[in-house]
Parts: sequence; C-alpha cells; structure tokens
Amino acid sequence: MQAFLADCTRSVLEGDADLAVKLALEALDRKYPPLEVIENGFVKGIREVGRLWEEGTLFLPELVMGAEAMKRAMNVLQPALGKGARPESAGHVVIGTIEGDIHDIGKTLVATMLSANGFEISDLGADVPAARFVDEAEAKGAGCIAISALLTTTMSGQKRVVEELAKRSLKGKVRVMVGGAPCSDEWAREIGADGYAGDAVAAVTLAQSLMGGR
Ligand code: B1M
Repeated sequence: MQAFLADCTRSVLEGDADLAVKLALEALDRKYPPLEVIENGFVKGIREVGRLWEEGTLFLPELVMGAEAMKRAMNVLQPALGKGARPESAGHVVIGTIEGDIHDIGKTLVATMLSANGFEISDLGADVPAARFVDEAEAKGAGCIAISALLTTTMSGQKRVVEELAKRSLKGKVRVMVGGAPCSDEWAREIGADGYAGDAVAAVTLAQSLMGGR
C-alpha cells in the first residue's frame, strides 16, 4: 500500500494525468479506502508541488499540470467516497470558494465528504461573491455556509459573508464555517465565523456539531 501511495504522489508531482487516472482506477479495483488514497497519495503530491513552486523549483505550467492530474484522479475516486446507504438528511450546507479564488480541489473534497455523511449540498463552485452564498442559503433554507479560501488575498471575503448575514439578520441562524490553507481557529473567531475545519473529515465533524446532527 505504501508503495502504491508513493506512486500516486509521484503521478501528481510529475503532472502525469494519465498515470494518476490509471492509479485511481487501480485503487478502486484493489478496494483501497478512497479517502486514504486521496489524502496520503494524491494530496501529498499536490502539496509538494505547491512547496516546490513556492521555492522556485517548479514553474506555473507544472503547477497547473499537477493540479490537472490531481483533479482527474479525484473525479475517479470521489463517487466511491459517497457509496453506501444514504442516511436521512443531516441538514443543508451551502459551500463554495470565495470570490477571486479559483482553488476548488479541497472545497470539492469537503463537499463530497459532507454529502457522503448525509448533508444536502449546494455547491456554488469557485470565485463566488459573498452575497451569492447568503442568497443561496436563504433560498434553500440552509443551516450552514462553508467557505473555502486558499489565498491570503481572498480570505477577507469570508468576513464579507459573515457581514452579509448580519445585514440580513441571519447571523446565528445560518452558521458559518471556514477552511483552506491560510485559515485557522483564530481567523474564524476574528471574523465572527462559527468554526474552522482543517480538513474534509474535520469539516464533517464541525458541520455535525454546528447543525446539531449526528
Ligand atoms: Co495556487 N496557490 N495559485 N493554484 N495552489 C496555493 C494556495 C499556494 C499556497 C502555493 C504556494 O505558494 N505554495 C499560493 C497561495 C499563497 C498565499 O496566498 N499565501 C498559491 C498561489 C499564489 C496561486 C496563484 C496566485 C498563482 C499565480 O497565478 N501566480 C493562482 C491564484 C489563482 C486564483 O485563485 N485567483 C494559483 C493558481 C493555482 C492553480 C490554478 C494552478 C491550481 C488550482 C487548481 C484548482 O483548484 N482547480 C493551484 C494549486 C493546485 C495550488 C496548491 C499547490 C494546491 C491546492 C490544493 O488543491 N491542495 C496550493 C499549495 C498548497 O495548498 N500547499 C496553492 C489540495 C487540497 C485537497 O487541499 O485545498 O488545502 P486544500 O483543502 C483541504 C483543507 O484546506 C480543507 O479541507 C481540504 C481537504 O483536506 N479545506 C476546507 C479547504 N477548503 C475548505 C472549506 C471548508 C472546510 C475545510 O469549509 C468551510
């Protein structure tokens, strides 16, 4: 299994989307736990790509190729995350990546895990204006808004969502959770959000506690 996970990591590092898809299909075939293959295989690869890019060893086209390999593998594995009996709805969550930010891999993984755990999901995609989160929550009667931000320059948009809720007298009625690399518990407190989740599993636990679910 360790050697297999290392191959998954390498496929993303090398930006080899065909290999990433082949390995993802093989993982399903071998009945490996999909979340472990994602987190300890492919995600490790994309984080290393980001680190190498930051230190100037890799360039933007290689970052894009790594992301493409990661996304193609996720497309294969994500349906397997949601398999099994669907419990009754644990509540409705509106999720998206904040305006100005197109990073959507982590957000989509969180949405899939929430859905697999019984939450109804409105996934607004990436680059979503603050007001749009609140419009959707109002329209769907959602109990929670989950906002992803991967850039230090876009995370302030999460605060705008909290402000928009307050403007419409919905603060406290619709709970807000934030996530993404630059966010933290401290940041969530600072902007008046109800919580921060560091990964997709923590996001499920947090949503359950915020919405009084299981
Ligand atoms: Co960009 N990028 N990127 N990038 N990118 C980062 C974020 C960066 C840290 C890289 C680096 O410098 N090391 C850096 C940000 C620096 C900063 O702001 N401090 C950066 C930059 C600078 C940029 C550009 C500005 C580069 C440029 O153009 N010059 C540009 C910005 C574009 C824009 O958004 N406007 C850019 C572009 C891109 C690509 C398009 C090439 C691609 C994104 C493809 C896509 O998503 N469709 C990309 C990628 C892939 C990355 C890195 C390498 C990987 C992100 C990722 O997918 N991780 C990233 C470096 C890094 O994160 N180490 C980087 C895997 C994913 C599963 O993890 O997203 O963290 P993550 O999600 C986790 C948790 O954070 C959490 O759960 C997820 C699952 O465990 N989580 C939530 C996330 N959202 C949540 C929401 C929740 C709860 C939990 O609910 C509330």
